[in-house]
Amino acid sequence: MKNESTVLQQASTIKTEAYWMPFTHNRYLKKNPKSRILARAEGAYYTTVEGRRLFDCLSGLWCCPLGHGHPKIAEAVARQVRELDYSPAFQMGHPKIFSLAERIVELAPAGMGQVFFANSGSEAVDTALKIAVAYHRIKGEAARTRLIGRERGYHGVGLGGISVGGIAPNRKMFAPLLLQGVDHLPHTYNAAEMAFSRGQPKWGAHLAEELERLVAPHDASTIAAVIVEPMQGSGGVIVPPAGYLERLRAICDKHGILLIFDEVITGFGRLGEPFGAQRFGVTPDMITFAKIVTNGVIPMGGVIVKPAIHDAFMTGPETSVELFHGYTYSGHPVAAAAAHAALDAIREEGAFKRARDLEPVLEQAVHSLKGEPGVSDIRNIGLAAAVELEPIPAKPGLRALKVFERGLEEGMLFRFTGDTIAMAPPFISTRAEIETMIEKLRVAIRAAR
Ligand code: PXG
Repeated sequence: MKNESTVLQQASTIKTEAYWMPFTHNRYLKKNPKSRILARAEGAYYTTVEGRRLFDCLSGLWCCPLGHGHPKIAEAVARQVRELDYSPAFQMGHPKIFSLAERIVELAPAGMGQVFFANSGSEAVDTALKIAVAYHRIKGEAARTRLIGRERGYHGVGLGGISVGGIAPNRKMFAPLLLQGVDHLPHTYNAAEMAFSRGQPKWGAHLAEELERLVAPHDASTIAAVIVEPMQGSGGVIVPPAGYLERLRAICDKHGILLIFDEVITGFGRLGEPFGAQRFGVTPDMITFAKIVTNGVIPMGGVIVKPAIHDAFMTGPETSVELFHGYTYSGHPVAAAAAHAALDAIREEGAFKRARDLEPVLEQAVHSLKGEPGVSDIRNIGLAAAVELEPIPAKPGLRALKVFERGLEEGMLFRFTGDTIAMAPPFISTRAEIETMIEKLRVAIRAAR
C-alpha cells in the first residue's frame, strides 16, 4: 500500500493534454488543473492532489451517498473479481444478478416485476424507450411510436436520451441525430409562483394538463410513452408541484400511454424513500435507475418494468430471443456484487431514514441563504437542494463558477451548472457537516460579486 505522500506526488505529475474531459471547460481547467484533480476519497471527503480535503457536496455526481471507500463494498468487489470476474451477459447468467433483480423489485413500488440491466443512466433510458416502443408493437399497436419528454429534463446523452431531454445545449449540436416524433411538456418551474418553496411547490399541478394538448394533435394511438424525472436533478433540483405527477399518471392511463420515471438520481434513497415513486405516491410503468445502486463504485444502470410489459414479450417460440437488446456488460458480476453490498449497507445503516432525518436540516440551513447577494431562489427536497444565483450581467455562469472556485478554497466540492449551485450531500453526513457546507456556501456567495 502506497503512503499518502506517494499517491499525492504521483498524481501531481499528471500530464493533462491527452484526456478530453466530459462536460468540462477543458481549456480553462487545464490552465490550473491541480485544484481539480482528486487523488483520494474516504467517507464524505475527497482529497485533491494538492492535499486539500473537500467535502463531497453532491455525493460524487449524485451517486456515492454511502461514502467513499465503503469497506463492505470494497471487499465485495475484490472478492467478486477473484470468484467470477466476468460472465457472458447473453444466454448465460450468474447467481448474484438474479438475486439482485429480485432485491430491486422488492425495493420498488408494488406492482413492478422485472429488471433489465444496463451500465449507465443513459443506457437505461435508451433501453426504456426501446422497450416502450417495442411493447406497443407486440401488443398490436405499432403506430404508438411517439415519445414525450419535458423541457429541462435530463435523460443522459444517448441519442434517445437527448431527444426526450430538454436541456438545449445538450441537443443543439446534435440536431440531425435527434429522434423524430418527440414532443416536450413544459417544465414546471416558475420563479414568480414558487421561488423559495420548501419541498413541493403548491402551484403548478395544472401544467400536467399540457400532456392532453400534446396528445390531441397526434391522437393518443400514436403515443408510446412519457418520460419524466420525478424531481428534475440536473435541471437544477426542480421539485414537482403537488398533484402534478398524479395528474400525469391519470392522463397516461386514460390514453394507454406508458409512464416512465427516470429515477437515475432519485432512485435508492435521495428523496428518503427507495424511489421517488414512493415519495410522491405515484407508480409509473417503468423506472430507470443507475448511480446509487452501486454507490457509484462500479457502473450499473437498469430499467424496472411492470410484469404486464415483461410478459408481453414472452410470446413466440421458447427458443427465440424475446428482446433484441442488451450490452456486453449488462448485469456485470462485479457491478452486481457492488450493488448487493450497497443495498446491504443501505439496510444496515438505515440510509433511507438517515436521508429523511437530514432533510429538515438541509432545508433549514439552505433556506437561511435567502437574502444573500444575488440569491434569486432556493429549492429543496429529500437530501437535495439548489441555490439559484442572478447571473453577472452579460456573463452567464460566471457567478456560479466563482462560487464553485471559492468553495474549493473553503474545502467544499459544490456542483454548478449555469448559475445554479446544486447540493446532494452523502447520507452519511452529519448535521454539522451539512450546516458547515451551507455556511461555506454563504462565504462563497458573498465573495462572488
Ligand atoms: N437520467 C437522469 C435523470 C440523470 O440524472 C442520466 C439519466 C444519465 O446517466 P449516466 O450514467 O449515463 O450519466 C442522468 C445523469 C449533475 C449530473 O451534476 C447529473 C447526471 C450526470 C452527471 C452530472 O446534475 N445525471
